[in-house]
Amino acid sequence: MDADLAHLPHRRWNPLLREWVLVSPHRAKRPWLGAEETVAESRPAYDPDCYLCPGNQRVNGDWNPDYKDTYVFHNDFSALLPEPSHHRFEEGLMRAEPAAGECRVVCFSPRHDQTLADMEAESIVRVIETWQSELADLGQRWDWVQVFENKGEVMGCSNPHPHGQIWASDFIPSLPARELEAQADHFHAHRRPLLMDSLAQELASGERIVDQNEHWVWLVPFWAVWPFETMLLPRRPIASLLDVAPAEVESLAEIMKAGLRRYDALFGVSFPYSMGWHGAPTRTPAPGWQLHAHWFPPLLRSATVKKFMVGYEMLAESQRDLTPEQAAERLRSTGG
Ligand code: H2U
Ligand code: ZN
Repeated sequence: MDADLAHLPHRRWNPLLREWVLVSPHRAKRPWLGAEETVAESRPAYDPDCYLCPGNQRVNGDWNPDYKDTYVFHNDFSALLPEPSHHRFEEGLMRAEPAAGECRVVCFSPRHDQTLADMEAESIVRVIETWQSELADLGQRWDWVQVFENKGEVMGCSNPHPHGQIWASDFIPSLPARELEAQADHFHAHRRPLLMDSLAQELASGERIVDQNEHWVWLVPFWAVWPFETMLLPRRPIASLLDVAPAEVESLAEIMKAGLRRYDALFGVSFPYSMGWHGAPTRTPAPGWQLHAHWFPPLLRSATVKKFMVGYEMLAESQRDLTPEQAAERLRSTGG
């Protein structure tokens, strides 16, 4: 790679979202003050006050069953409701559209004290299979199925019990809509998926690869915004989680476990993040769409020092100091 990119301010292009990120590597040359503090967290395997633990009562009065691996329920405070409002509003520049959908909560494990990183690979397999079956079900009725996990208080997660969410909607939300357009345009121009071309480049360079196995590659994208932002994608063209074969599910569970342990080891803390899957829309043609997961962790220098997306970022453009190459190197050298 051009050596200047490691030293001088520059902007990098994100071809998936079609936007720039400002990179200021000279600022990251400050000595690393990463207090590798270990925040002792101890939680019981079962918490009688947790609304996600097996056998407990939720806020709406329903009781969770005595589940053994994963458990899915309708979000009692769903952001989307199945019945569209049948109301369109347009008055000059003010425009509103009806929105319908379904929201579900996915408990990853009956164990209150475990995170995906702590779980055995075979339990992570169950989580992936649950994502697949929910997607198969919701995808029959909705246009976009967003599988995601918000982890950690700093990410606004309300409960440490390992869980994620699924929001399905009768529209393709703004960010996936931009990815859809970018991937389709690239495919029409080059007859190859954008992210397959990007992956080939990343593998050839190797600088930003964090981990890889037979089927999957975990990397810091060239255009990453968050300090330790990563992307996980299959080596072969796969449009949807539904097309991930059983052997690939197993190797996905393994690379996820290793990657999440790297994250935890980085600052000696259960690493907070928002992550989610971007698979092809369920009912809209999506030429060249490549399945991928994004991880957006907020931490910058330690368990407590987070990157703030404020000021310049809010008003002008995303910006980072640590280069994606440095982030990948730190993640690689941190034991998985
Ligand atoms: P987060 O902490 O990631 O936001 O997930 C918790 C979700 O669980 C949240 O969306 C739902 C909230 O609406 N919830 C229930 O569905 N039932 C409950 O009894 C409490 C919380
Ligand atoms: Zn719990």
